[in-house]
Amino acid sequence: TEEYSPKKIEKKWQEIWKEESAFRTGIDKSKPKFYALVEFPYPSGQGLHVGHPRPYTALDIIARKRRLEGYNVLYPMGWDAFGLPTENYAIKNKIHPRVVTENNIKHFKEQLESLGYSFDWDREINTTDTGYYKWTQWIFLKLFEKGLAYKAEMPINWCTSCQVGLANEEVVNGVCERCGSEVVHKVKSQWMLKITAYADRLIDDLDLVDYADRIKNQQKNWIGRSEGAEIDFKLKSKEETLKIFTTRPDTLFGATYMVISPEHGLLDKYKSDITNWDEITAYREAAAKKSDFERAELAKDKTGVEIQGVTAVNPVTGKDIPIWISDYVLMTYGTGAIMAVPAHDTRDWEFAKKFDLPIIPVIEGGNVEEEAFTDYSGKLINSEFLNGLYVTEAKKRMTEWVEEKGIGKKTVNFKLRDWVFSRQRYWGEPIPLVHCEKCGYVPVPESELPLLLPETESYEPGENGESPIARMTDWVETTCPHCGGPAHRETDTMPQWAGSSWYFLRYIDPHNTEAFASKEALDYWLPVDWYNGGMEHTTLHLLYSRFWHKVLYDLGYVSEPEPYRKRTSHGMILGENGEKMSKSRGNVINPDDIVDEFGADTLRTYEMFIGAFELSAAWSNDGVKGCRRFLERVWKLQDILTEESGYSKELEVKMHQTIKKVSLDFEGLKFNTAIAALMSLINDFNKQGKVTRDEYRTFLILLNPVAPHMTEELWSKAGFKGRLYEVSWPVWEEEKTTSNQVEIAVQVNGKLKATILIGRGEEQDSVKDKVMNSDAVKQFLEEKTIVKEIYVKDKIYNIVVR
Ligand code: ANZ
Ligand code: ZN
Repeated sequence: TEEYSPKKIEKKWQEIWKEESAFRTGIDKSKPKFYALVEFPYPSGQGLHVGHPRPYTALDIIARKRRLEGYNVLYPMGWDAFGLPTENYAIKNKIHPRVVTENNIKHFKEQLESLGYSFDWDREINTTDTGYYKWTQWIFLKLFEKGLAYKAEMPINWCTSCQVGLANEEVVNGVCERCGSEVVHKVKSQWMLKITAYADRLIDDLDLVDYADRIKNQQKNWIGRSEGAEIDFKLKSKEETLKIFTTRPDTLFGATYMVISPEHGLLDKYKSDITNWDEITAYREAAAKKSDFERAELAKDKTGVEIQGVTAVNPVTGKDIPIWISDYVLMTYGTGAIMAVPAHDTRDWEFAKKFDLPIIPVIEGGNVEEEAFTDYSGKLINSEFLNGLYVTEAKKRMTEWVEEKGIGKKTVNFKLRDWVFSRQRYWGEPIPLVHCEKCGYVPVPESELPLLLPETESYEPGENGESPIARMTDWVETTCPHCGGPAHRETDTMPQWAGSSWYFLRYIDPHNTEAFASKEALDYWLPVDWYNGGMEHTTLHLLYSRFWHKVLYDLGYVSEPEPYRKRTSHGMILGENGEKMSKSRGNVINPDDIVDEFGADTLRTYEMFIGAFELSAAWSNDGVKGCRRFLERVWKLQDILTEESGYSKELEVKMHQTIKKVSLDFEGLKFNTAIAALMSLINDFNKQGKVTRDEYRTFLILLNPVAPHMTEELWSKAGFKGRLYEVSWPVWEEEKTTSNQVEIAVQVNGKLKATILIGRGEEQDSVKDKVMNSDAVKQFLEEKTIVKEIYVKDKIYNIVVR
């Protein structure tokens, strides 16, 4: 046979598949459906990274397998194309972002096509298409109408380099997630989305879905639901109270001082009572320069100033306690004020030690002179009516007590903040609102959507972070849709996360001009059956899109409360040195080079064989070569292909075992062990020196999702009927997956005397014949009387003799 040459066959099959619309989404409604989704790429200038094919191949395998199992499969692809990287590139190179985007998409698409994915390209979407962002704007207006979009003056995270406001989620370790520059606070008027209104449901509905545990946990921690109480502390000789939030009302007897955030309103209110105002002001100014991240750091040295002239009273002990300001208390959480219980809270303990404040233990156990005792399992002490109770009981009791006294109530707090939604940049969806002096913010009428992004050649950010669109007065000045008076268009655009918050809905009905998708199509295809994406999107995109979906659910546009039935995450592909691939490290692998030298099937096989799918793995060129050799061995099976049908007797068990293993391993994301099983099967074919037509057929189908081009070629060369992409997935017979011969032990008077081979499940009479006729056993029975025989099926034959 001729040599294996991917160059000759891969392009050829890609064209045939295209011509035959091989992967067009099935619409025969009598069939079950399967919606497989991977995160659509941001078409950056760098082109496809070797990290992309890992998740894409994984779900391509599942999608191809599902088609052969008889499902209508939706496996779409598109482009998440608005956003900063393109805009920054456009500014630097003086090429319009639209042109940059077009070029990048063209390149990305060619690269994806060269990998033979079974995407339904008829459903390709692009978030920057007007026909797409019309609906992004439409959904925004639904949020606005529902009171879920509001404008607020607020200190936002401001990236000093990108010159743009960032959501909390986009600030990682105090720096901009994108560029790594310092993030400072800046007060700006911003559009906000009220994701916090969905905080409870975003946690509770995780019970409805099948997400990997690490994904669920990360979402729960991010939303950060804390149950506790708000308690009012009276200010001494004042009418007012100071409200705190605590998760440990049980420790109230141990509250020896209070701390308020430097930004807390109490300070300005009692300015005239405070005798150390200068000291307080200096501290506040220093705190304003720090990020929340720095301030909340556990390890950092505690600082603070005691407020002179205003004190509080502990409501249960009646004792006066001082109030301090310190930057470890954040204004953005709870009430911005705490009761400090140094005996049982680490930060309070460190603070108390530093400033020599009293430490009163209220939970038995620890040695609070040495460290804070944070174990919750003990009983209460030094706490009058709580003494002897366990913590959970004491929490309840104290919450009731404050409620009875009318000085507090049970509350729930969340770490989740509302989503800062506006960006003062050009390359994004215009926010479709008009501001009128008389009417306030008024939505652009639905009939005028899409509100097009105005054309301009100067899209550099404006003065002190104004949107570049603000300079385009012709576009900005308009009339109020409500009263017809003069009005201004909103000039902020949406963040890159907007388009991806609902894209999975558009794939369902991508060309619809009347609705974002028809209800009928949505009802058939939702929810997404399997969504795979990066762990880095767990608290951003995944949470945002669940939120938008829930809003659409509440409005009756979709019938499922959750968008994704199942979510998994792949690990990263690192450089050969085990470090992240980057230009500066010089360890970047270009997928085009691998396809060029070894073929797409090798790249696909390699990325699935590289290691456990959910863990990161280091690239290895030897590994790539190994996979290419494996495919060459597959190619050579043609040389030993016989005309025989059926499975050969010796391999029947192995064939059924392999079908089972490959089928289950694919489903469990264990692609590496599935491929290993196919490698082992090749050894068996070679050992027996032949492969029957049915063995070959099964083998090609099992390998097809991983290496679709070569298997389709071999299929047609072998003269099998039709196309491989149209056949049925093989099924295994469970009874045939275990060998039908078993070895049983023969014991005489409790001692092992022999082992003999019998058929699995063989009748006792016939087993007895075999045992009695075995020479190894016979010698022990000579001149003896058999008094008893016990047979444990397929395991032991016991004989008792005298
Ligand atoms: C008294 C207490 C005693 C507390 C104790 C803890 C342990 P989570 O679980 O994260 O919700 N806290 C409340 N508001 C705060 C703020 N704005 N900045 C910093 N810390 C704040 O944490 C809730 C606990 O964090 C609250 O319960 C409060 O300290 C503190 F043995 O109150 B605790
Ligand atoms: Zn008006």
